[in-house]
Amino acid sequence: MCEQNEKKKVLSCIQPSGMLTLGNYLGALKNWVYMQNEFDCTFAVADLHAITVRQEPSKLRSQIYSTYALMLALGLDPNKSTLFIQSQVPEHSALSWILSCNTQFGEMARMTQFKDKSAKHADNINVGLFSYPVLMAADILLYKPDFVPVGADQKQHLEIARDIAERFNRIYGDVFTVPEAYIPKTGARVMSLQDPEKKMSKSDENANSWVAILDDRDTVIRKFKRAVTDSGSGIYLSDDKKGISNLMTIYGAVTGKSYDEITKEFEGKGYGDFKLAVGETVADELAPIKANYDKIISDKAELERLFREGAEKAEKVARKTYFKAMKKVGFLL
Ligand code: ATP
Ligand code: LTN
Repeated sequence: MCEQNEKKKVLSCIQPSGMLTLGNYLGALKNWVYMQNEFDCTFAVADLHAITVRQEPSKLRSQIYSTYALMLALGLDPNKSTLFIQSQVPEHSALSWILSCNTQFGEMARMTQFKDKSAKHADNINVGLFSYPVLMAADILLYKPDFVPVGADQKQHLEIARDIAERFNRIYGDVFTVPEAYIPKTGARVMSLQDPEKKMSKSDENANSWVAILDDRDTVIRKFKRAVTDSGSGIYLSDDKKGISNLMTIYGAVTGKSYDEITKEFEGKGYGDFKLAVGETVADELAPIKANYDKIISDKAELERLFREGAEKAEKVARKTYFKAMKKVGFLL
């Protein structure tokens, strides 16, 4: 048949839970853009996942719009890939229920993200937060992807999705494809600019610790100038130079240069020069994305047309898998 059908399938999602950061960009989104030419891709805004922590409805609404607009601004193309909003395809919640009844309490209780997030949100340890990986498994399994690109922190959730798929297929017969994780080597983990022991996270209270994809040029450069480094000198990768190593990772992920090349390029230069160079390089990379974003977000009608069309396209695929799963467990169609 046509070439499109021979491409391997890819699926991933991102939560609309705040300002997306350089970590989200280098660890996840930038790779999505590369992947869309080689694979048959489906990407979604995981808004159902976002309400596992308390969200203010009006803020959530605008973050869903802005996350979808940002996906377009980065270069994801609705003519090449399926781009949609998770809650607009009800099969995600529906399959999640069937899968929940085939997932053990003990499997969920082991998840490190649940342990971390329930410690962080001790006043709202809801059942959704606990069963979040089952919903993620439903997101994935509905589209039968071969690969799921995620940051290293999502590996455990992906393994559970594979376990759930294998078990379901064993008990009820073949329905799901068992997917592989696709974890990028470079830029897989971007650390905080203020504490290079911690991952860069949009929920960090110290705004100097993260760079938002939509930060303006001056802000990006200022945050890099203030980045925490050790008191030594020399630009090379080392365990006692976690701050410099993180800046090298960022610089390498943006420019494609290796660590050795970066060390050579900055031979004889001080930390100040290096921080400025990284700041300017990142600012140059982000500027066109922000310009695209500003245009896209100002046309709400077009944005709505695109995400509705994306949801219709996604649902056609999702419904088939969901109906198959329904039949297998004994439900009537
Ligand atoms: P939070 O800061 O609220 O914990 P988050 O920034 O980790 O959220 P997610 O929506 O959970 O964001 O992650 C979206 C994607 O970005 C995931 O694939 C995740 O692995 C990746 N990612 C997030 N932070 C980083 C980081 N610092 N470095 C590399 N990848 C990251
Ligand atoms: N849990 C992920 C987001 C996410 C996802 C998915 C990623 C939801 N559903 C399906 C890959 C596949 C996160 O928080 N980064």
